[in-house]
Amino acid sequence: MTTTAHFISQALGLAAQALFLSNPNPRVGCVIATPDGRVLGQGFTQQAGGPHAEVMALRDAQAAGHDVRGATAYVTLEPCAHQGRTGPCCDALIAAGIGRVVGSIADPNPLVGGQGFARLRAAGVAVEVGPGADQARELNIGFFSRMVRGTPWVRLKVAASLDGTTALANGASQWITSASARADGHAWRARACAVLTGFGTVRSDNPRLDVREVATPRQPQVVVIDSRLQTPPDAALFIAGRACTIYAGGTLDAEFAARKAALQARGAAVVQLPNPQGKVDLHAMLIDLGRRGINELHVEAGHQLNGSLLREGLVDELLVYLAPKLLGPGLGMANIGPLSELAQAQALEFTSAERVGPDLRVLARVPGR
Ligand code: AOF
Ligand code: ZN
Repeated sequence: MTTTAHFISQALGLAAQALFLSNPNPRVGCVIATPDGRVLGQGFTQQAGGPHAEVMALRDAQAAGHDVRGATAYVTLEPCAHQGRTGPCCDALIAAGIGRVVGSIADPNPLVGGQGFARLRAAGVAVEVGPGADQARELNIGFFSRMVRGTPWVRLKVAASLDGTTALANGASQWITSASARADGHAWRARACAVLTGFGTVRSDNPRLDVREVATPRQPQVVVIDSRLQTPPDAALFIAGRACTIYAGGTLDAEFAARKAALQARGAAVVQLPNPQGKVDLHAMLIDLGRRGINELHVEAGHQLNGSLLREGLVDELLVYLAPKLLGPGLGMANIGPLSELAQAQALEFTSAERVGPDLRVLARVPGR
């Protein structure tokens, strides 16, 4: 392995430590090393509003009494050039006398967009771009989605029997997969900015939709699609201190305003985004969630909402847990409606398949996403 590959892979490992922490900021890692390969400092992005990876690495080096002048900073994203909640990292690197920066990939944030690398070069810092680009982007798939498309990366999670049944005809669904698969599912919740469900699931399961099975420094927000605003104000998903957004449609009856006020009193933001049928305009909702800083949107909903999201082409990735049992006919993963020809099938690509306890975890992605 080359020195660059070695330190970029170390920086990627650091970035991964920000997985549950830095949202909606990207997960970034930084290693500062001497030209002969001695590590002087390392760091990763902290919680939103906290220091970026480069500043953490500079502070780490300083705390150890190391002189970073002439050293190389290996960083998994272009150092920022803007004054955000924190000062520009490229200026901090320049001021510290860093001689060379190896950056995995340009920051897609239009506030940065190439200016970080440009400013470093203008200050006489040697800049190399590219090593680890694919992994750095993958780790920040939601951040790139929001910056490039304006909408979150939509990951739809389902738990099913081997024959694809997610609930019996009477609605019973707890539990199809094992405790280990459920804990694994909580890790995917933890990395998301928001967990989305529909009113149907609130009514039938009254879920909390928070992270309990893995340790996390922050909880994802919760989002409910509830066309007629029927979520009861005492639903379990209202957890003190957690942000909650409810998307309503256009059918307004006399009690709508009263129900809205009761939900707002529980801390929920209520947003009306009706489509022509009076239900929630799902694409407009994704744009709104993008504006609200949602990178990865983790969907745990029933087969109706899953079907609507899939039919409208809004799902980027499926996270499927399969239990080694057969449940026969019941509710499938998603009501995508009957197809008349095989050629109409939504094509997917498997990106991973792993055993989780007794179950199987499969990731499948819409090609080109
Ligand atoms: C970096 N290093 O570790 C991260 C960066 O509001 P702020 O000041 O925290 O800025 C957030 C933006 O900074 C974020 O949208 C992204 O463009 C960049 N993130 N930049 O140099 C880091 N996390
Ligand atoms: Zn920065």
